[in-house]
Amino acid sequence: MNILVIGPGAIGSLWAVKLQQDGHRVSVIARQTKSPYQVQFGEQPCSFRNHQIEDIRNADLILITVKAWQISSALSPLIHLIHPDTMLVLMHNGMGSLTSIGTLLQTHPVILATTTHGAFKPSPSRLIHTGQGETFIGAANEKGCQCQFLTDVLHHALPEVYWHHQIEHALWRKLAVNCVINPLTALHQCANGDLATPEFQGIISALITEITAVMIAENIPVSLEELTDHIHQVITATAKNHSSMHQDVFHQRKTEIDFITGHLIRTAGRHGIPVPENEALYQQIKALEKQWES
Ligand code: KPL
Repeated sequence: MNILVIGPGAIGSLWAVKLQQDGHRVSVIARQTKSPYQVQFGEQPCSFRNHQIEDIRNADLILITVKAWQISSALSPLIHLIHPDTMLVLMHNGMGSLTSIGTLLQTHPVILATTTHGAFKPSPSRLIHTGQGETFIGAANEKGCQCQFLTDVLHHALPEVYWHHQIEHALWRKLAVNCVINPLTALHQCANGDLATPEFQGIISALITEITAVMIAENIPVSLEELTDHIHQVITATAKNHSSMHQDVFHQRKTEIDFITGHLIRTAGRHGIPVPENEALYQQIKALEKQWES
């Protein structure tokens, strides 16, 4: 297949490398317009065509791995070049980004994805696959429902990949994990595993209680006990990781808080559910972002 990866950060580069190694023609749209885009993966130097108009026009599949808040600005200049049959896969932390791709939702097959693979770029040209994970994909619109075959394509390149008939359920589970781990590790500048220490247990259980109430109101099948276990498992499995928000705060970059805790708060508001603990973390992260802006 002709595959274009927009935003080859750590996860985007991992998919680009794995899909290329699997025999697909993979090109990228990287932040640097300098062609080609090169990344070292273990012993393997990998090179991709970058910013080529014909790669946008000919793409069968576009994997969009920019951050949720960058989607609109990344796609707007390219929209007129993308063929209506080209499949668009959105893979990022957080929820609520679909509103920013409005018209594409009506014309293209759109698929949402969430992954637990760990990837890290210690420098702009080096990529490390830090943890095996699994990926769920599912349709975001009518045309997307016809793209179930993509599961096999992606699974062959980077297993495990599953098709989810209600992708919202998988996205909410990931959102719950991110609502707990990301702001706490960002504010305390600690590794994910540090959240297993006793001092964090009170705030973690208060956050999960609020998140569970919102998920239940959204008809997501979940229980407080099961979600608590799940989040603690992720803390253990990613103990050495520095979460993406920890890294964003460390580098004084805009975070994904509006699409993570922000999405939870907006949904809670619609249901009239109070979420004061999540609200407090949201405000603290926003206060940090304001400091850098000014
Ligand atoms: O998704 C993550 C992130 O860092 O954004 C987790 C699962 C918390 C792993 O670090």
